[in-house]
Amino acid sequence: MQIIREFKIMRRPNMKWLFKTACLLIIAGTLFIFAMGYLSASSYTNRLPDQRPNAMPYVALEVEKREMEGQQQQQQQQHVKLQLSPLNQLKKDWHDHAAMKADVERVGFGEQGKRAANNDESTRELERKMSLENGFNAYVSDMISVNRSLPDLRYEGCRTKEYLVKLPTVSIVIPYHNEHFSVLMRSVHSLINRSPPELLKEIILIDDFSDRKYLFKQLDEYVGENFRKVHIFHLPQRTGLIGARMAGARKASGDVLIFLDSHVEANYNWLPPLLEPIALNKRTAVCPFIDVIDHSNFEYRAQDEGARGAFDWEFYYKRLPLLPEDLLDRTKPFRSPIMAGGLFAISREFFFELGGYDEGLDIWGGEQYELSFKIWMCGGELLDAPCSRVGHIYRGPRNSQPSPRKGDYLHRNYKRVAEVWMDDYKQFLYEHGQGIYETIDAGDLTEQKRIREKLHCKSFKWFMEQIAFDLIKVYPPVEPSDYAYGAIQSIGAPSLCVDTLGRSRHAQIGLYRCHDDIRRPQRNQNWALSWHRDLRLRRKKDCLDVQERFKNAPVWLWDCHLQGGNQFWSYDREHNWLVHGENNDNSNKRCLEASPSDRKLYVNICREGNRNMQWKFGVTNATALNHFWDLVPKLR
Ligand SMILES: [Mn+2]
Repeated sequence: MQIIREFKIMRRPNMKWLFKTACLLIIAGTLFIFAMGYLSASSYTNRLPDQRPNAMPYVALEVEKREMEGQQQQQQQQHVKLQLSPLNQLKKDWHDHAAMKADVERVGFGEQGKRAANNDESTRELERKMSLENGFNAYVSDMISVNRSLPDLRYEGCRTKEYLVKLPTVSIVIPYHNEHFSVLMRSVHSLINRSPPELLKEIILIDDFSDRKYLFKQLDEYVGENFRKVHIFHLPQRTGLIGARMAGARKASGDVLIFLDSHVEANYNWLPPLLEPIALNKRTAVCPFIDVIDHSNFEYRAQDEGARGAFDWEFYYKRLPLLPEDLLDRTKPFRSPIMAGGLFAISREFFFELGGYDEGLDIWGGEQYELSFKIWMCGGELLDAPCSRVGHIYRGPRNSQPSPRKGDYLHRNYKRVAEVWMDDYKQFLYEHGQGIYETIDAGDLTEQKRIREKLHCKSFKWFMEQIAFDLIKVYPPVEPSDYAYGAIQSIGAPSLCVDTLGRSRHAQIGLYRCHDDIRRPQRNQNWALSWHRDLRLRRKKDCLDVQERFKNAPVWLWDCHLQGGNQFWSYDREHNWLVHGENNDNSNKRCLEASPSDRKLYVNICREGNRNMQWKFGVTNATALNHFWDLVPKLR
């Protein structure tokens, strides 16, 4: 009895303590869940209420008033935050492990994405002819299985990554014009083989007025016998990429549209990484990583480690480096200002909310800029998903194709995009057109401007400052002048100048007898200390590159990478030094040094009074050099 009594006495305060602690834990836990929910939702939430009755199961979390950034700071707008209900946040492994295992065991011509070479000399002529007709080796394609296996090139983390159990359904839209049969069918087979059937609603093939015979009855029959979900539509006239995609989009009924080229191969588990960001925020477009299918032998390989999309002021598609935060988790989708254009996923509802493509854009060209600008400026976001990989045949040499239109549809397209979306920045594009835009009539833009107004889209300045914030540094609208240019003459040995020695890229350079006119030397001695703060062949993209830190480090000619570092050079006018690297620490400065006896060039620790470290440019721009260091920290 005594023991029990004591036990009871001891127990009472414990119960109280437990109760209090439990309450505190519950309160803390609830607060934590709310806080985390808010934080994790903020980048992926919708910005406008969902009006579709059968929309994805989002729940409204809160209504918040938030100041809009950039030019519209004065306006305030209501934003309803929507996110998936907790029940729909369950994740799973979407891999088809059985199919992947079966693929690993496949052997044969071109299997595992290996290079496929035709070794039969007797068919060489046919092979060449078919290559030139298509821009890829169609003869070899016909020898490779349409169901071939591919190498899994994804980052390690992608192989175990799980995605939402509940993902939207997909309609794939593929326009084609005179596509080679086995290449088109390999695209379709890879999509069917590597897409979860419950997600893939249909594949819509839009024939843009092809005239190759096998693309009619033979194709229809093959598709009828092999696929249930593939539908072909033959357009009655040549419509171009943009019109054909729109025709396909109008026929689609899936939640998400995926636009693809007709010469692709989908890689393992390509679909869930594209769909999850859209499930989380339907105002999202997602691009896969695009791998390379070699046009000459169908080898499947990675392109690079990924980059953010951009453009220059002639509207060439360009790329910007990934940001430090993009490198933290290589499996996570990252924000990209501009899509490459050929392959991407977008929610059908968002696509049509944006008015789809401007159908005043003819054939092809400029459409990826139009859609990317719209996506960002009108409340959406554009991502690249590294775990989704799709191979694409980049065409090689090809017989010239008849133009589908008379006249310059490309610059007309560009002008339409610029007039509607680029505000004052359009002038930069026009200035690079050397008068071409002045003669072009962009046509009626009323509808496009109405869409921009209706959706309260942000300004192009906002896009350039918030999304493509590093574009203008890498692709400035007006190329700033060089700091110095002409020959680089040794002061220690004035008959010698820095010279390519007739070599091209990826070779060491040295010294050679100076040309008569060091202000205007021939190409192999015509250098520039460019505004990128690299030393390059003037108006070229070959830079002086130093790859070692030891004594007598050699100097190479290498592709300019615009990232400073081992290609950063400055001109010290006081000592006449060409200083390598951004390190401005006086004791460790490294300088370009001539070695006149063997006509070589080295980089060594700078030493005052060493005449072989002193250099003179043909022309120096004193004003520019006075400001050389002003912007340097801002470049990073
Ligand atoms: Mn293509």
